[in-house]
Amino acid sequence: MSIFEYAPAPESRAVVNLRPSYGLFINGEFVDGTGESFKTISPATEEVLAEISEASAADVDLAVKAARAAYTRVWSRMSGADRGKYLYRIARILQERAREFAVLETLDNGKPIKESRDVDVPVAAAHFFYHAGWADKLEYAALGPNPRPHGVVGQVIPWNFPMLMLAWKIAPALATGNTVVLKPAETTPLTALLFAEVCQQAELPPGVVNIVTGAGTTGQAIVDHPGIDKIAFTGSTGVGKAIARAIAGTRKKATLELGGKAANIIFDDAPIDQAVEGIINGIFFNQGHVCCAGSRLLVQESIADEVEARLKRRLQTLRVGDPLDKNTDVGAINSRGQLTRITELVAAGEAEGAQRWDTGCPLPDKGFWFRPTVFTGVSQTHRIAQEEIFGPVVSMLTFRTPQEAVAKANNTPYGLSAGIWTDKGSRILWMADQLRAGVVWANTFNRFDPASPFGGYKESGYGREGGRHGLAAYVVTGESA
Ligand code: TAP
Repeated sequence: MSIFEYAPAPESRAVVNLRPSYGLFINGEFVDGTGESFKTISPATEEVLAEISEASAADVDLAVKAARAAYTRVWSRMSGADRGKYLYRIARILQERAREFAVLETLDNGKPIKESRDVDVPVAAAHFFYHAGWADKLEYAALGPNPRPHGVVGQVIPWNFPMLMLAWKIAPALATGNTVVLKPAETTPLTALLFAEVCQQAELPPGVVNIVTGAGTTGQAIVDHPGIDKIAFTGSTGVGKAIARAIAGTRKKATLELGGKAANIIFDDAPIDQAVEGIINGIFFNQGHVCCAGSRLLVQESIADEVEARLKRRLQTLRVGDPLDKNTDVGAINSRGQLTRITELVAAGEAEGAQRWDTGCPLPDKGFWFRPTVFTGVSQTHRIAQEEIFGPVVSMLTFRTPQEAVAKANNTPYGLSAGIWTDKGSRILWMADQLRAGVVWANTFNRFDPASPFGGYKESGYGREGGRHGLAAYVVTGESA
């Protein structure tokens, strides 16, 4: 029970100019798709926000042709310095229109405005700034001799960070001289379509960026199109595997950023209050719809009771509700489908014998919601310790020694990220070396920087995004054929 109530502090929607319907963005213009149109809704209220065109395989073909023409005639001939100017221009427009992007993202995705305002949109702009700086320095990025673009890149992204994932994909592709056809997720197309307007505003040459909306079949049409040179995909491991199978034996290259089941490891010498904040940021940030979320909490046995008590106490102060309210900590679950998946896995956790606890906070009547939930008494074989829940649910396990922590942390098909909380620098280094995870955070969690490569081991995918390593995925090197 909260000690006092907050007055509502809603961010105004007036800054967003929603159109009743949106077409596809092909060759610098909005055109109608030839597939069935679909609606995008606000997951917090179930209000219909707009009607969205679905791109059929024929529309994808037009987009790929536009991207190829732009690549051949303009973009591959332009100097890196000039490409960089466009990227800087886009980055500055994103900053100027940051509030509009943040409100639109929150409306379409359900995430709290304070996160879209303070994380998604500024980090997206930072990716364009960062890659603008590389555009004329690729020769010096130690990528190998004679780095050159692949050509046309097909990019398919998920719904959890729609704008940020778009930036992770488009900024390095453009900086390295590729042109793109990008598909946002079916439930979150609006910021990608606003980004299309930014491309027009920046006077980006038509065809360099093409945005095609639709569901999985549109994504598949991109993957299967013979005119695509490289696929960059972020999403589930299941779809990632299907893409790898689909392009096997073709000349297409791919980077796959897939799921995760990260361990957030708390040692008995960690500052417990900070660690509790880190646990909360690790799993309740963005409703837990985070591929690198710290969804498996590993706590040293001697402090397990204390961590559990402090975590539960702190969770009761989280504010769940209207994502547009500036005081909201946990927003809406992105879709009914995702809510069903979370509910099923939580039921499986209880059925398998783990103890479920939630904050008991009130939830809005409309929309898709799930209370912050903690499972204790979790064993490694439980589904909630193995499968990605992708929701505001943490599974707590214990360990006694650092070796046991490593063994348990690595006992997953995934390997995207991990967190370590301890006072000892030497232990951090030893642990980081043992953990099979692409990113290891020490005494922090969920920090992202465009200069830092991000990506996974094992079923979390292959390839890196961000930093110099991320550039490498967008170039071929060596003598030209
Ligand atoms: P998916 O169902 O895999 O969807 C990802 C994207 O692929 C969406 O745009 C989706 O379209 C599209 N898609 C679906 N089927 C396809 C197919 N057969 N061929 C080509 N594209 C297809 O994942 P999701 O549910 O949106 O996102 C959640 C998952 O993404 C989680 O597992 C999470 O861990 C992972 N994720 C990973 C990362 C990184 S960086 N590793 C980041 C974010 C999310 P529709 O949505 O329109 O159907």
